[in-house]
Amino acid sequence: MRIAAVGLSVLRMPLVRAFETSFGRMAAREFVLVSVEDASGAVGWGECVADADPFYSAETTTTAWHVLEKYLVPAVLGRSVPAASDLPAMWTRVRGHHMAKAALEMAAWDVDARLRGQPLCERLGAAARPIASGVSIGIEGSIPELLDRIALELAAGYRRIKIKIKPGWDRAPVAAIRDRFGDVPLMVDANAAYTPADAAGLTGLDEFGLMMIEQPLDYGDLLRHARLQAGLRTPICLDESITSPDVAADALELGACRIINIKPGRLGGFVASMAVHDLCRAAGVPVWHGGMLESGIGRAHNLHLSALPGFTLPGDVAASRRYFVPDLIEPPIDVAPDGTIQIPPGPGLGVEPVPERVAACRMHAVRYHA
Ligand code: SMG
Ligand code: MG
Repeated sequence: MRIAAVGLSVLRMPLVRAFETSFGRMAAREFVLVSVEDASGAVGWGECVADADPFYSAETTTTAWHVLEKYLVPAVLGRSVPAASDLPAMWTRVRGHHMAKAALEMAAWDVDARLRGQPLCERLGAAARPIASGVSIGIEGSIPELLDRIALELAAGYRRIKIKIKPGWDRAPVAAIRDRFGDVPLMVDANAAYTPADAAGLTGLDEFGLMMIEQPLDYGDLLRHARLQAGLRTPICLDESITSPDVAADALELGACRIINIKPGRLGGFVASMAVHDLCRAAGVPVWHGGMLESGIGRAHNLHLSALPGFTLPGDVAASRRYFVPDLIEPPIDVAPDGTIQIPPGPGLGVEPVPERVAACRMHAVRYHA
């Protein structure tokens, strides 16, 4: 492919429901949408998962825009590349900024697959299969409200429930869920809200048979996660900590986790995500696909990657309507009554952004030509 043009836009979309985690409450999603145009006119799409605020990651919409505009787009514009997997080698001088890199690389993967007339998952080496979907439920105002929300999600078909926890909102909601919904597949995500001193409270969660505790401690705390895991029956899953294949290998060697959450934005793209997938698979460690409240563009990317065989646990890849009405794309992503999602068929992502919907939430846009 020859990269003839790249488009960048900042979109702002209100969420259907505000989402609260241990680090804050979000009522809208602001993100950079990237398009990559091949010389033939074929267009691919990528969604940058950095948010307006640096609360989940250091990157923001503004830093991503800056790094894309000043470094990443100039590194690829007008260049011919045999495959999308060649892009990361073109920006090795740029440190960090994984979310910005992932958005451009993933847009290139979409064009690459479209040019070959292949669904993106096949281009990544996986056959399409139904993807098991779970839901991530934010911190709610009260336990009864949380239980009502879970009842709605289970009725919609979702088979795995994840709730957000923080000190003071952990044992009581988990006990109430077990009380009302029995042994429903359940996990918790702390988004790094605990310190090693709180570890006793987390050990107390062992009696509830959780699938995993996601990211209990701080991002850089591999050693402390390993110590915590040694005293826990419940598997630890790392999310924020896993920023590269090397860090993933270190985490496994140290015993810092028994499960890994893969997010291409956090890892810097599909090339790095596939490397983490492959090393976990070789080590017999299950992975699952995380979510970043993506629009249908990022959501479709996540589904295609989830077709790889190591994704054996349900991901945070729920239906469009849980997040945005309308979503940016057609056709929307839907969940089946058995809690699975079909990968959109057709070349590339298999979904298209609807131009009027993109225009309605666009705050600014630029297009660069070779
Ligand atoms: O996309 O359904 C989704 C959100 C899943 O909980 C989710 N994501 O730490 O895993 C996580 C969070 C990060 C995003 S919070 C803005
Ligand atoms: Mg998480």
